[in-house]
Amino acid sequence: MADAGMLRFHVPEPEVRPGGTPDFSNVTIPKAGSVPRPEIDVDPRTIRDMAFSIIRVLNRNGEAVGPWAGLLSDDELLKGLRHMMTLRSFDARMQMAQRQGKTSFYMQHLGEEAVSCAFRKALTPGDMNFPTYRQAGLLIADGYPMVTMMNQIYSNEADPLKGRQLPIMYSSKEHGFFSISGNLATQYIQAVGWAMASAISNDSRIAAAWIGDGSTAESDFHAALVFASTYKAPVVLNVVNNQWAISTFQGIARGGSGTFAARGLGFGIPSLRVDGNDYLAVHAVAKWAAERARSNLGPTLVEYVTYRVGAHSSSDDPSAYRPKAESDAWPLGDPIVRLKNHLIQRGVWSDERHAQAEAEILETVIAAQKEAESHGTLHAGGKPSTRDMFEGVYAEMPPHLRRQRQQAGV
Ligand SMILES: Cc1ncc(C[n+]2csc(CCOP(=O)(O)OP(=O)(O)O)c2C)c(N)n1
Ligand SMILES: [Mg+2]
Repeated sequence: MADAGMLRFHVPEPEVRPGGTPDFSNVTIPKAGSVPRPEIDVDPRTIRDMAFSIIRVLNRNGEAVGPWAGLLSDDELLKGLRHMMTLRSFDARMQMAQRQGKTSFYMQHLGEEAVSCAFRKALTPGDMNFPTYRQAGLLIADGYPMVTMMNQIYSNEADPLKGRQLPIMYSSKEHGFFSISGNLATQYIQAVGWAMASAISNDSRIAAAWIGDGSTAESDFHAALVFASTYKAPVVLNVVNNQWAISTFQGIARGGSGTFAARGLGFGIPSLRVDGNDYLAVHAVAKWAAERARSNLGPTLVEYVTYRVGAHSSSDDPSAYRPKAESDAWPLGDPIVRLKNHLIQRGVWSDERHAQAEAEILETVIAAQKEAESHGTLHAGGKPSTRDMFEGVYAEMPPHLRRQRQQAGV
């Protein structure tokens, strides 16, 4: 045998490092409209190839084509565009607020706006998301007040979570947004458990689990798939593949030659890949998966193929580990530009209206920011009271906490 010497293991390497020329020639992109749309009760064994393709609706000319097109009205698409633009504007202001010392931490969605904004529109009130930190679009698209989000980011006196969560780790039961867990992948098993509980109590609400490419390497992800597939839990299993996990490229968590969607195949779960920068495709696939869950057909695994254009967080500098212009080379484009072009192509939007909407949105975001800042920021103005620290965890406060509260004099 050729290589019977010393053993070695394999460490996957990204194609290009800083200083190199970005290269996505290894990402195979099917034509928009070319992937079929099966019935929701399809036998999963007959659609295994969908875990290796990419469902796309918007083509290069901005037209919506193929069997996944046609679900949304002009009005719904215009709203969707506004949600994504709002999220982008919100992100830019909050990123700046972090640099100004008004909050300790921020995480942007740059390039990934379509995923959470379009997904939200496929759900029904009462459904529950178990998000990670990069799905604030679920809240924006559901009309959650921006001021409340900013209050949480500033940990000020109006923060509904009273300074007890890391900035951006929102929580809103009313808006179907379960408290974010900083411990990655835990939300996947929670979502499956919640979905099973919903079925046990003969409810009609479904759950949506969210995870990033990197975090699928956690055992919680795999444990969740066991329960979801065995018990046919009414859950949509979302994997946002934005190519990076901080400084680690997606090939580390994925390994081998498969895809993240293909992780579902061994469990017999219908597993789809979708163009995450295509608002229409994301919405159509999410709707398909949600309908399956609601019809007692069990889980669907959806991999959103996208790209993290910004830094991982306000504590990260991506130029240390990837070429600066890599995001420009990403072949699936920008989700806002693509929906904008589609709406222009349909004759219901224009560059002028877009610029005007951008200005209006910025004004709304600035007004919300002013209002939030009147309640305080990280180092100035109103703060949650020290007493709040002791509330809201136990129905009945245990003696040791009562003692500590007395010692704190609150
Ligand atoms: C269990 C656990 N391990 C490690 C971390 C530290 N950490 C925070 S974000 C992150 C990267 C996650 O990447 P990915 O899942 O791809 O999500 P993305 O940030 O790209 O949206 C890591 C390693 C953590 N929060 N929890
Ligand atoms: Mg990632």
